Amino acid sequence: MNLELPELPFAKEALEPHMSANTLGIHHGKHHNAYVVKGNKLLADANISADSLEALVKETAKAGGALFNNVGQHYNHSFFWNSLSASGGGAPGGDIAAKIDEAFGSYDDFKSEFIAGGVGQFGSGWVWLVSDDGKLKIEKSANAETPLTAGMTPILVCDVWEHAYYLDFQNRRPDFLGSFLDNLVNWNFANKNLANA
Ligand code: MN3
Repeated sequence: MNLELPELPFAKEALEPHMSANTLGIHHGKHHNAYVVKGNKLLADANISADSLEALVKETAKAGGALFNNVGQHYNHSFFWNSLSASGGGAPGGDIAAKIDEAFGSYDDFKSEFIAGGVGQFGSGWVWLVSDDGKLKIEKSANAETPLTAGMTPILVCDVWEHAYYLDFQNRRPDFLGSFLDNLVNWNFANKNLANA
């Protein structure tokens, strides 16, 4: 199986001013692309077969190391692009709205917990909304790690590596996370993932 850099599901300028074309050009074209190129080099020497990216993530996680780091980062970034939308942000509609109220009390409580999760991830990593045995919760993961390998179903993710926000927000990670939820989060994608959870 070969990794393939996906096209961004929106124009590079479409998320401005919340996420700049410059950030997306470097983040997608340089960072994500490097994981794909390196991952494919390592996969060429590895004897691993998998029929989906999710299966490949789980398979490479067993040994860890550079192969998992690159495959995991490819999965996480692909999931992140889909978690963004030019018409996103704000409180959700659809089935996810009631599930969020059920799990967190209210959308505002969810928002506080998601931001706290992203701020609380020391160093590089990710903050996720996941479905775990049918219940929604916040998870954070370091580096290339993903809750997929713990048997949870990812619903949404925000990248909290500095390369995701430094050009637009400098060191203000809490502001980046707040802006992600207020302006960019793609609830259609979340509802689709919830339906398959
Ligand atoms: Mn990144």
